[in-house]
Amino acid sequence: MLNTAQKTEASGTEQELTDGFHLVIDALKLNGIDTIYGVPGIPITDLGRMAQAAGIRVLSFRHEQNAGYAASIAGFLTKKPGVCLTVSAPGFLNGLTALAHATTNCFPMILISGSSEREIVDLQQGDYEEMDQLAIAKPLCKAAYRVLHAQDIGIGLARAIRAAVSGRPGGVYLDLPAKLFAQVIDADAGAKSLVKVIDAAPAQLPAPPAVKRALDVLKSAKRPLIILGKGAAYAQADDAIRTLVEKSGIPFLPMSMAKGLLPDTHPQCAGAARSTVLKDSDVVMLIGARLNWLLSHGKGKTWGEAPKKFIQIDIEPKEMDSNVEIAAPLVGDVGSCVTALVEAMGGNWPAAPADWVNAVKTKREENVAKMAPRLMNNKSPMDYHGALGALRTIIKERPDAFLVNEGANTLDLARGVIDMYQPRKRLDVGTWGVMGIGMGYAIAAAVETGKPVLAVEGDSAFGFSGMEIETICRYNLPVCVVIFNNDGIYRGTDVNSAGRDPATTVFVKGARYDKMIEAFGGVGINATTPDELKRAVNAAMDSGKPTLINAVIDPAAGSESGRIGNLNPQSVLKKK
Ligand code: OXT
Ligand code: ADP
Ligand code: MG
Repeated sequence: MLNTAQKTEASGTEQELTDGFHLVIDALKLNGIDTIYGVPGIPITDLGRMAQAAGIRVLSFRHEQNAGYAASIAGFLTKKPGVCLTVSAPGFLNGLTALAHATTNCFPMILISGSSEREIVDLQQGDYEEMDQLAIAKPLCKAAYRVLHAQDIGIGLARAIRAAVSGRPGGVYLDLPAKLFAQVIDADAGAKSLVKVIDAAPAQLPAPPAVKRALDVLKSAKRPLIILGKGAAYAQADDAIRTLVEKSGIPFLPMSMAKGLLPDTHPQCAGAARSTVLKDSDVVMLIGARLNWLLSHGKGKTWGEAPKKFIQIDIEPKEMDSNVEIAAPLVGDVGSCVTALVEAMGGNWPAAPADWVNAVKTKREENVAKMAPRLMNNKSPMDYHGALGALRTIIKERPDAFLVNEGANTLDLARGVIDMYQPRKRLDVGTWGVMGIGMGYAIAAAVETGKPVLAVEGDSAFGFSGMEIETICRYNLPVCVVIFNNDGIYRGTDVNSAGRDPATTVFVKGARYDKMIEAFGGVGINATTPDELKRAVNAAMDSGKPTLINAVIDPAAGSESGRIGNLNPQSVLKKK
């Protein structure tokens, strides 16, 4: 019997009943989904209330996009679909950016939105928040389903869970029309209709000939390189990956969210010799990383003149040859593929060529030595390196803290400066370089793990989700937000040559973001030197109190678009 069932009299006999609300909640619980991120309203207000009463953690946000980003990163961290719950049309659309983001980044997520009456929507008769949500969601996610009958809720949720986490993970849309929630059915029939998803993301083993082919290519290398991507981080095959890297002795380059899979200070880490290893390597093994724009599509100047051979481990067969020829495709999940490689390597795999390993080491040491003095400065206003030097030490001392990071200069420089020591601790803008993930990610990281979070935010980046500091205070989460306040996007120094309005990239000068959090009972601090910044962050991390630090950065310190200025088209006709 469902604990939510009610008793009623029907033709003289007593019948246990349940309804759509209860079935959704029971189906979520049956599948171990214990957290929902969302914004309440018609028609899902009661669903949130009842889910909370039933023991599900329901976190109410100020905007669905932030709830959606929270759900997406919860999916990345837990390998279970993160759930975002929204109202119809506008709430659904607000959540949709995050759903598309989850799909693009291969994070499992389910966006559940209430919707209006099908009959009225389809005849376009102007229902409350009328919108054909299923049709709109479809191109932006892995799968989209609508449930019309209460007895199909179990199947609907099971399909959504499987679609989100199996194969290449991604976003799934689940449309629940208002009428569904109040539909009443027999409690026994309801209980029987629920589905517990067994083995939602089955292991996918690589074929033995593909393993042999990969090792043959690897063995032929004079200058091998392993690139670890966020698919490798997602896989949670940390020990197998470490064994492969260390047994092979090959230098490894972590993509941004793969930093910490092995520590950035590991002797084989080539993060600080990025250009060299991409240009000079001859065999590259990609593990859960795509040859997209972040890797210059595997060709061109970044990759140098010498011919390359690629080995690629990916769960998605269609990823192979997407940009360049893959000499040895290894289709399967990272854990199974890496384990198969390690086993097939046997006990006497040859050491990586010493001249190559030493060349990478030398370049890395050069770059690290070049950067070191810049991190020590105690200037006021701060430059990026001075401020990041302080934060780098904090993460070194607190390696289990999460680092959430967005911005342009704030992102690109933090990625290089702040070493990571543990897997899945660096959470950032991902494949789209999207601004706005900050507070949603910070909230989900704290909620899902209970660990402290340091969110390092450009002042523009923060603005996309800034209102969620109220959410952080409301749930009293151990989140410390540091805003790199340089008065604008990239820099705070632009001037509008036409004189009237401020330039498009600048904000109010000398803004005090720290005052914002005080409105909600959090701790606000203005930091003008790296020493002050370090003290303030350490105090926040020690106390676990919601804190927002306004870090005053020299408005002239940044560069246009950070490290990706080359992607910004410039008009040759610009200056009149
Ligand atoms: O090997 P070489 O010699 O080349 O050296 C490299 C490394 O080896 C070395 N290195 C090190 N040296 C020493 N020690 C250590 N530890 C070390 N580690 C590395 O350093 C160099 C560089 O290394 P890196 O960074 O690994 O390599 P590189 O070449 O940069 O890598 C290339 C990329 C492409 C992989 C990398 O750059 C990358 O991952 N980039 C991601 C860029 C990105 O996604 N940016 C975000 C988008 S920018 C723009 O779109 C913005 N918008 C528009 C907008 C967006 N995005 N979204 C939405 C919804 N609306 C609008 C906006 C509004 S940014 C933005 C706001 C910006 O303003 P803010 O105020 O927020 O921020 P500020 O800029 O701070 O003001
Ligand atoms: P990065 O941006 O770090 O380079 P990408 O998001 O481009 O990483 O690539 C991640 C890749 O990992 C995707 O192609 C995805 O299919 C793959 N992937 C995700 N999870 C797994 C897994 N468990 N096993 C194998 N491949 C995976
Ligand atoms: Mg800025």
